Amino acid sequence: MEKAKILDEKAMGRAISRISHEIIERNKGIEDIVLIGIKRRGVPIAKKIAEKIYQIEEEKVPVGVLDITLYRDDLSTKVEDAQVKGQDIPFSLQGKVVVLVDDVLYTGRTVRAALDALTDVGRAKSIQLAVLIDRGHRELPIRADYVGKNVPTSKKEIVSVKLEEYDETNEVVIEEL
Ligand code: 3GP
Ligand code: 5GP
Ligand code: MG
Repeated sequence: MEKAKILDEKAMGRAISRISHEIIERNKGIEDIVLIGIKRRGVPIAKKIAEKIYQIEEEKVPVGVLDITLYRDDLSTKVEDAQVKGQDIPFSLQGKVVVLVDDVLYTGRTVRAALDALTDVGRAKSIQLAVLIDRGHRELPIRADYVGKNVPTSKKEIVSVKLEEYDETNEVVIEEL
C-alpha cells in the first residue's frame, strides 16, 4: 500500500543537485574526488551526482561500483549482516577522497561492509558517505556526510526508491509492509 510521497522527480533532482554542490564545497573542488555507487540503486544516483558535478565544474569524476548484499530474516526486520559480492573500480583509490553513494541508509551494515571492501582496494585519503534517504534505525556508529532527505520511519515501513534506470520513474514513496 502506498502511503506518502517523500520526493517527486523535481525534489529528487534538487536533492541530488544540492548534494553535488555540497561535495564540491566541502572538498574545495573535485580534484581528488571519486564516487563509488553501491548496487543497485546507489549506482544511478552516483552517476546523477557525477553528471551534476560535470555541469557545475566541467570536469569528470570517476564512478566505480560496489556490490553488497544484505542478509536478513526478512526485509523489514533484523539485518543479519552485509557481504561484498563484487566490485568494479577501474581506477586507483590511492590519495583519493572517496564518496560512497547509496539510496537508503538504514542500519549502516551495508556501509560498514563497503568500508571494509574499500580498505582492501587501496588507501584512500578519506571516505565520505552520500545517501538519498536516511531512514534512521542505525545499529552501527555510521552517519552520512550528505543526505538528500531525512525520513524518520518505523521498522515496518519500506522506503521505495524509484529510479528511471530500474523503475521508469524518479520518486521516493513510503510503503507499509
Ligand atoms: P537497491 O539498492 O537496488 O534499492 O540492499 C540491497 C537491495 O535490497 C536494495 O536494492 C533494496 O532495494 C533492497 N532492500 C534492502 N532492504 C530493504 C528494505 O528494508 N526495504 C526495501 N524495499 N528494500 C530493501
Ligand atoms: P543498511 O545496511 O543501512 O541496513 O541498509 C542499506 C541498504 O539496504 C541500502 O543499500 C538500501 O538499498 C537498502 N535498504 C534498507 N532499507 C531500505 C528501504 O527502506 N528501502 C529501500 N529501497 N532500500 C532499503
Ligand atoms: Mg541500495
